[in-house]
Amino acid sequence: MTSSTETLLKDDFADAVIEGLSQRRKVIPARYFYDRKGSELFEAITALPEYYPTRTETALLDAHAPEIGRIAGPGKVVVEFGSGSSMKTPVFVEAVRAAAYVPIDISADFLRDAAAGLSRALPDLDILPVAADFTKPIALPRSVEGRSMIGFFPGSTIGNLSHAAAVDLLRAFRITLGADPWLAIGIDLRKNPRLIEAAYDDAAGVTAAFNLNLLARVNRELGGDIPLDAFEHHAVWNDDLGRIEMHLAATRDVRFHAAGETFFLRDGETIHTENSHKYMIEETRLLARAAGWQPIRYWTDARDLFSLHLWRG
Ligand code: AVI
Repeated sequence: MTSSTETLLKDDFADAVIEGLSQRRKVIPARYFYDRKGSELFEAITALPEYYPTRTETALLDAHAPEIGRIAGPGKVVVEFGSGSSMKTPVFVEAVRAAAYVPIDISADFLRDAAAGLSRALPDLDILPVAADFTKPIALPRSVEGRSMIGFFPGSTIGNLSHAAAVDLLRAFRITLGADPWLAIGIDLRKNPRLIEAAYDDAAGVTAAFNLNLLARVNRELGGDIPLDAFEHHAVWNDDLGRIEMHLAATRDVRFHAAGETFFLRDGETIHTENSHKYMIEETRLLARAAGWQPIRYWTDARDLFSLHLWRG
């Protein structure tokens, strides 16, 4: 990343923190979790016994990605939204017999790592990384223009968005993917709230560390003096809105500085840091339709924990 890009991103973080902490219901947007440390902690979360999504989705992809390839047809260009450093990418790219792979990510660092990892796993694959914000329609490299494409959006990242933002994102994907777009997307399902709460508040405290790293990041990058021991991790199921919410709750009255401002939270007040929406299958169909996609097929595991979908634009 160039230093001017870093400065821009830092300003963006400062603006988001000032805006979010100035509100009566305080928030810091979840996209700021993923600095180096946060990304490492997230990788650790995906291996936790309580965090069922990653292992369940990986098993679904192992079992059904070849079928996705058969239905959509071989020789597609796979476009991954959010670079895949995980093991899911080679499995998918191989199973659908991709002609080329286009990872898209706003972070040039993550993109470089993902491209390097995949070229080790699949040395003959044509890899064309794109550093861009994929939440808006974007132009893909000339060399894949006019070719049939399948988007890949695993991990139920869609769940971290509000319904309206999810529809906007899925519309943008459809436009980015050209004239005959397909999409393979993983979506976490609504289930017993106890299972969901455990997945977001694990016994080893990794998710708590992931959440608290956001405040540590404010201290590191925005000259903050937030006392981390004055906050604790909360994960709360919101049944009305069908989502698990993560908050950082003040355990006493606390005053601190960050990004050149002074902030105050009362004992028990929280900073809302993430929503992770869980869908019913019927709701996934409505989501697809609202964004102009046609649901083609979906697969779930035996316990109905997680779902993998194939849509056509
Ligand atoms: C990235 N995203 C899909 C994860 C989720 O499950 O919502 C982020 C996460 N937050 C806490 N644990 C995992």
